[in-house]
Amino acid sequence: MTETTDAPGYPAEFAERYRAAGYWRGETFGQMLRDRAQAHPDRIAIVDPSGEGRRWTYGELDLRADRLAAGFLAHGIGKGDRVVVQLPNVAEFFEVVFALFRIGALPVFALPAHRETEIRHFCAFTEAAAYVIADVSEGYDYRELASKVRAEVPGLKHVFVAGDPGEHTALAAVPTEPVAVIPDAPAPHELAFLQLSGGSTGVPKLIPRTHDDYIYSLWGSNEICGVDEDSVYLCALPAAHNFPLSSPGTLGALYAGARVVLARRPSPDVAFPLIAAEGVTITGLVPPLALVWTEAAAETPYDLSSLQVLLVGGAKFSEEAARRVRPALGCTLQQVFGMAEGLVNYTRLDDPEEIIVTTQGRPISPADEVRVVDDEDNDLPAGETGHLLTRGPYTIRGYWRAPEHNATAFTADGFYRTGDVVRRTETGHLVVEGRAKDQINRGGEKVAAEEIENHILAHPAVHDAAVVSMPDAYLGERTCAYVVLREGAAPVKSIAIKKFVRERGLAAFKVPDRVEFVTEFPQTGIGKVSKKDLRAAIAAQVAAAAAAQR
Ligand code: AMP
Ligand code: DBH
Repeated sequence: MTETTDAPGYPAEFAERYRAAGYWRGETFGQMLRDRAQAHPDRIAIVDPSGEGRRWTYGELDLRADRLAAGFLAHGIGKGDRVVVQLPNVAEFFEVVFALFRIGALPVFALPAHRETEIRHFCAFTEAAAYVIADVSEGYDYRELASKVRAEVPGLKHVFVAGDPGEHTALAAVPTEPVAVIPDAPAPHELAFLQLSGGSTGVPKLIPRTHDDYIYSLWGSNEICGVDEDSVYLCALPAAHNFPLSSPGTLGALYAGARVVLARRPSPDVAFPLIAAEGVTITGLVPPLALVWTEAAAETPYDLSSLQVLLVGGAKFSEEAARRVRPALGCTLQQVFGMAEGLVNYTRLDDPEEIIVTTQGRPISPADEVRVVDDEDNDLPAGETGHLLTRGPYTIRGYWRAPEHNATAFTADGFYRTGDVVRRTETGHLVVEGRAKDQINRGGEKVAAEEIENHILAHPAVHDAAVVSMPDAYLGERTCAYVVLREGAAPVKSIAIKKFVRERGLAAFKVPDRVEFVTEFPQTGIGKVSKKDLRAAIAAQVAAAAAAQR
């Protein structure tokens, strides 16, 4: 095993196999951008319509990354250092991550929705050298967040701000003359960044990805999604998320030499004019947004005819909604079932419509090993529903600095236990039937039950808490927190519990949508909290309320 204490690597025999088969091409992100810039310096790479509007060519992006890389080095940031990057969909996102890729520093991809508790954890746990933010975005001042985090995490040396820096350092002041040779530039088999897991444990886990493995997922996706240098990819979801980053996403588009268009928000009023103006050919959405788009398309004055492919994933897309995509938007639906840990499945563009609307696709690679197993890890035949385990050329062998968790999240022979419950069809396509991991999928935003339970348990009046999913027509699922108050505690309102969680500095999507007070939890045969019964109870309540409304 090529193992470091930080991240379990691919065993040598697998690495050799993946290289020999041509999946790992021996490229790095830094060199990849240089190659594209040399091949076609004047092609547009990034369109950022915010502010005064920016259009960066490949040549300009390459030069900017070089200058910023040199500036980071001059600030003492170097190979292996972690840098938490929390930026909205702005051009600087790409300048920053490619500068970091070039010097071998590791971006840690935070989402704009993350707040103090999450950011503090990412900075402290990764011992980050720097934190990169925007000044103000969507009405939220990230500089204040950075000031708080800096006070609490003394090791965090730098805060770089795209825009007005306030008390921090302006990102625009960092670039210097490019250095002739980057010292100890990263090798293809080395780590490129840390991605976040939606998780099912108390704190979010970090996912170590290498240049070799991630770049394979990019060109593998490009081939399947038809992305080439004439493509125009609209990034409507938060750029740091694994789906719009890599499936095939902005990085796939840049690998292909295509054009990336950034939308500050994914709503039709922002995205549709961009599709019309830029001739967008492909984009990706989570299911609730795909529904909004199909409805809005019927009435829009904007010409959406350039759009060829709409990827939908992150959460299960209902067959009913899937059927509406082609008639409404005039493009091919491509379902994508992926995970930041690795494995990504796509329906193929030429799959029969029935497969496109009823399955979540099949793996990118012939080398992706997919097992569907019962509770005892016995393999199940096609057609039967079980746990999805996977191993392959772009799936991690372990989380970053998490040996204890890795012992259970992976099998002894290196398969990742996805926590998803699936069925494999005779054609090899996967259908997502459910989930075994203790997570709520709020329309693609993942919420780990245990993480939220821990926060609720910190409330002085709370004795116990159990967070479960409840069905929702729009998001698929929302979160419901069942709470048992301490004996003798004064009554607490559900709004107070929500406020308490919000004030602990969590992303808004993690605040429970509903809080139910009970005197005790239903139990399983061996005395554990029966979340199954809690889910059934809240589902029945939701259904009864809906029936009463009709
Ligand atoms: P994460 O590990 O946070 O990257 O989230 C990945 C998880 O999202 C998967 O393991 C699934 O549970 C869920 N997911 C992603 N895409 C789909 C999809 N198309 N259908 C159902 N679930 C999905
Ligand atoms: O939900 C995900 O994490 C996801 C969905 C679609 C993903 O990571 C991906 C495609 O790459």
